[in-house]
Amino acid sequence: MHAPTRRTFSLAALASLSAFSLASLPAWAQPAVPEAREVEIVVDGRYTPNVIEATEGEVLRLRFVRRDYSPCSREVVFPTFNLRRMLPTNQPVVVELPALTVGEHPFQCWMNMLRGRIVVRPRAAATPAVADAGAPAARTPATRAPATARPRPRR
Ligand SMILES: [Cu+2]
Repeated sequence: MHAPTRRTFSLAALASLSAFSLASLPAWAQPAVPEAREVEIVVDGRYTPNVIEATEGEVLRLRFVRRDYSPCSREVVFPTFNLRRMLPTNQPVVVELPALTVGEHPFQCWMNMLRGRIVVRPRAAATPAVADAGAPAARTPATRAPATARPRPRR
């Protein structure tokens, strides 16, 4: 006599029943895709603004609008990104920068006379980890020194 065929549910089939696509996840659960922030910089004998504050990992699109005709401002240089762009007068040029690292990223005219900079702060979420990096690990109560100091009686 044949042994009865065992019917087993396939785990894969079960999984496919309850499977849901990544696209159905709420926005907060989606993988973080850096969204570019556009900042307009007017070039007219100087860069306005000449200091741009940003957050670590942020992607900036700098929209240079050159108003002057001075040869000085015809090209902008980003030394830390090894990047330079010609800026025709009255013809906006968008420079998209790679995700920013903490620190200062200068930009300047090709002669290094006009100057500006991007100041990048660390992300807020990363701050506690950095602050705790030097602190001693006191996770488990067992590793703590016993409390020997007793409250003093008041006189
Ligand atoms: Cu210059």
